[in-house]
Amino acid sequence: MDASKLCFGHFPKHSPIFGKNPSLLRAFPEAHADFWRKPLSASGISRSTRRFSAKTPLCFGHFPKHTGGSLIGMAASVVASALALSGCGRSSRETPNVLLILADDLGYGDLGCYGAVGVSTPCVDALSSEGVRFTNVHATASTSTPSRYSILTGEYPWRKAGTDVAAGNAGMIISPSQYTLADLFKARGYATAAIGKWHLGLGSQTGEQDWNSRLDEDPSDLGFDYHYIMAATADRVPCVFIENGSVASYDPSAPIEVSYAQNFPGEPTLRDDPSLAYNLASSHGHDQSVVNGIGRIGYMKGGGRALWKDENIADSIAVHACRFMEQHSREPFFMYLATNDIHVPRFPSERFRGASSMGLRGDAIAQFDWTVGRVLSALDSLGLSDNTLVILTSDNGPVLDDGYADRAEELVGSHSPTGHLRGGKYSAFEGGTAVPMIVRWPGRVAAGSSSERLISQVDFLRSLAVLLGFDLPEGAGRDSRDYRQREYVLEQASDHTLSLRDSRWKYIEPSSGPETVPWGTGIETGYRPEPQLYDLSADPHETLNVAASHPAIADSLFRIINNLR
Ligand SMILES: [Ca+2]
Repeated sequence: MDASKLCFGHFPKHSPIFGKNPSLLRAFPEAHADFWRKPLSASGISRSTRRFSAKTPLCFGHFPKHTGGSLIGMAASVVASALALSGCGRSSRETPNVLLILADDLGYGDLGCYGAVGVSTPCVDALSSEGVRFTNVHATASTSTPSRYSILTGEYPWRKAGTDVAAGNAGMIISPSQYTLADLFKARGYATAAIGKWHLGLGSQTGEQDWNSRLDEDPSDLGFDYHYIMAATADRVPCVFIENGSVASYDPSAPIEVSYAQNFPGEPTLRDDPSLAYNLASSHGHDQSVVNGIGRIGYMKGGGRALWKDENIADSIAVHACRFMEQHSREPFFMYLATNDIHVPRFPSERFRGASSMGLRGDAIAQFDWTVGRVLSALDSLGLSDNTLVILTSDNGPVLDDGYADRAEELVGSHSPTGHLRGGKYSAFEGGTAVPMIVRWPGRVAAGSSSERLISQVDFLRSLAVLLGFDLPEGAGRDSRDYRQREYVLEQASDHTLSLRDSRWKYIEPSSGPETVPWGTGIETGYRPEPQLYDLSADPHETLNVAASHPAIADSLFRIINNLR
């Protein structure tokens, strides 16, 4: 299959690669709040008053919590009309749209513009040619839940209990009282959406969700006007999308029950009958409930027509993302678009089978690339590309065998998912948290450029506030900094081992954990009982521990970790 057609074949008139020649006003690292007009107003008010405050201008377009998708669409139309009349509606130089595309488990070396050889990513590469390609960006953690917690709250995950990889029946991990990235935009009048993988818990109580009615806590309590999300992650039950707090396409003939403690009487499991995995077999774990011929973690019953088909997930996410942009094209919007790709189970649409030389994992990357192209094409067709800040990144490093027999290891060939880095998902080594990041902002950042600036995703909240001239309330995003002021980044491995690195040195604190991830991925954890110090300027692969010969440096970095723990 010609991978380029996956991107441009469907949308030739609106290709992100054609018709754009952004002027080079200044590079992203030099962009500054002075670029923007003075913030409209302070937003240091409580959530309850913030949401429905009489002080909130009408043009801010808030939607009540319990509206459905169609009502939101209607509300959006009404608001859009009102905004057009008031002249404060459409995104503007002061209020550009912001599209944050977050891939799942996409490694530093998994994109063409970062050196991928096993798969082509023409859409992402085109985005890179129109923006800045960052080469030193770090997730706060090497797994999804804590990494995403930091992105949305601007707070390190170890400050909050329950931020480890969440079960599908975890209660919502971010408290409604916490300030989020969505709140930042909502307070400024943006329409806000979370679409795709969530994996940050739902409902007020773990294990107490009633999946057959409206959940009592969901992303609408975190500043998102609209959400269409996977309840957790594709390898965990419940295997349904949640739209505005309720199961999408809910099937009343098949009530949903979920447990992570025990199976439901009479329900089959993959452990008992491996032949049920007619779509994709498991390599380790993932042997409890079976949905769509694929074993999962956790037990569920029911779902009926609401159950997703893995091969359609990317399309569902792309369609809802494009629909949201269309419905809100006449007002500024912030969309948190978190793809399911390339997390396991990797089971892309037939359209992408064979698109790479790496089997299902590579094909899932091709599907991710298509999603990017689809969304950017929609942005183009709406005439919004010139006034939209696009950020594309990943939540943590890559893994090959993550529990399914998708032959990712056998077929990887000369492709290196982590690029030149050691370790991978779960790891304290750089491959765990170093991720790609591309920023496109026509006329504001240098097209086709790259930057080695050290960046942490925990800084998205404050940096976006500063760049856009938006205020943050007192106490919001306690660990989030203006990215230009960051001198070091902190990284959390899956056993909570902390590492700290600056532009040259990387310190990994002592850990009693195993040297490789114990459940079959083969990934080196980077855990050692002694302190580790690496000179990344000379040794980016973290092969020579120089802690003994540079004790003062090791000690100073260790002290910073302890101060921030
Ligand atoms: Ca992830």
